[in-house]
Amino acid sequence: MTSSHALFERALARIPGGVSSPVRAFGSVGGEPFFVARGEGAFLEDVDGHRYRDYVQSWGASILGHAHPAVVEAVAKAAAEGTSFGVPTAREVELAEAVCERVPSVEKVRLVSSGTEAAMTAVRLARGATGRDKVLKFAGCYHGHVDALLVAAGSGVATLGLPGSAGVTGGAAADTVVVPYNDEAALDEAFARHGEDLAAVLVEPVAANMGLVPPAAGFLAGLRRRCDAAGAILVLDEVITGFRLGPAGAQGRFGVRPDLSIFGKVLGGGLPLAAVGGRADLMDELAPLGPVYQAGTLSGNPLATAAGLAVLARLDEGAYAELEHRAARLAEGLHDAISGEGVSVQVPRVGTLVGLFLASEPVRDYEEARAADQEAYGRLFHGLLRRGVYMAPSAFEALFVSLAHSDEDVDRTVAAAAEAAREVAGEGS
Ligand code: HOZ
Repeated sequence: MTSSHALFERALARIPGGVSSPVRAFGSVGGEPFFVARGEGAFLEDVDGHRYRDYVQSWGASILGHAHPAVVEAVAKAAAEGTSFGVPTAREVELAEAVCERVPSVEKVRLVSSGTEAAMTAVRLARGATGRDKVLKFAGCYHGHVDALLVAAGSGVATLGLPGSAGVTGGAAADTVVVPYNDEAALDEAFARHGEDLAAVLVEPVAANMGLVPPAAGFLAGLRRRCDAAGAILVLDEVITGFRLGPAGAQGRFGVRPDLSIFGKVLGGGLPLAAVGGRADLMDELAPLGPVYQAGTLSGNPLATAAGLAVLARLDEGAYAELEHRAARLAEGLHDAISGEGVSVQVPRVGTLVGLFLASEPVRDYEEARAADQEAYGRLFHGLLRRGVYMAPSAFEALFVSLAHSDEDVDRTVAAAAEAAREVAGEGS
């Protein structure tokens, strides 16, 4: 069997950086990525035969754990009937209905293949509907690699310490207004200056691409209020929070009603599927009804809709309660284990979502996230990896617990974290 190292060498020759998406390259934590042979429930197994308790879970997409039998069966059955038609199918309708049933602000849905596409569509739709150009986003929030939204972006852009991306025109960036997360005073200033030109405000209702940063009390309601006053479209990026924080995602949890929402990850059950949805009058601005164009050969793909439906069917109240119990156990355990070794740590948790900063104070925005100890995070990451625990290879991501993680998995993870933190403390942070 080829080793991870040999595969990475080959990959480097033919794939930029050896990876299909930058965070996977281990750039900020050092070392080389492992190559996965298979996943099973809470575990990943690499081609070298190592097994890891996985807290990445395809960046939150695999909420039931890897290779859940119901998902595998649904996808296999769908594949046997044809993998892509470019013609409407019943499951697209069922999935759109399932989203609308769970998320009251969503009256109509357009299925796409990635969160990036969903964000891009939401921005175009907001611009088309309002006739305005500018969009407001928050530093450290990540909405996929859409030109206008890469300015001060989280996730891989943060991981690599970039201010944005080359190749984005000055024009695209000039239409983006960036404000610090959770900063109401800066928001007031931005609205006073640009309010009349704002097509949309995009926000991760719980920021999960600069590590996990919860919204301050009243922050989301304040956004709704300001958007209403300015006539801007409020877009909640629920790619990570959607169907993870509960059936209605973060908007259900925090009681905010956006005009548009974007979803991905959990909704696609581990297959490439995402969606933009919201007010019917806005959604009807999309072609073929309206003038805002959007299209995709693989949109509403039959395998992806089968996976999404299989996952949503399993996410009942009991499932969310179980997931939250496990997330709480992990958050408390990690906090006690790491701080118990004398390493400063913050383990924020919002319901079923967990984050981890090596910092002495709670993190409220991107600047504070960047001030956390990235170098020590890298050492903690590798200490955990050596002990069979895989967390994100970047301090700017969240931890994803799945329904396949047991209490025992969590407890073993916490024990590994204590040992890894002891090493970090011993080496001096
Ligand atoms: N956008 C993902 C993190 N929030 C990273 C995707 C990947 O590298 O696979």
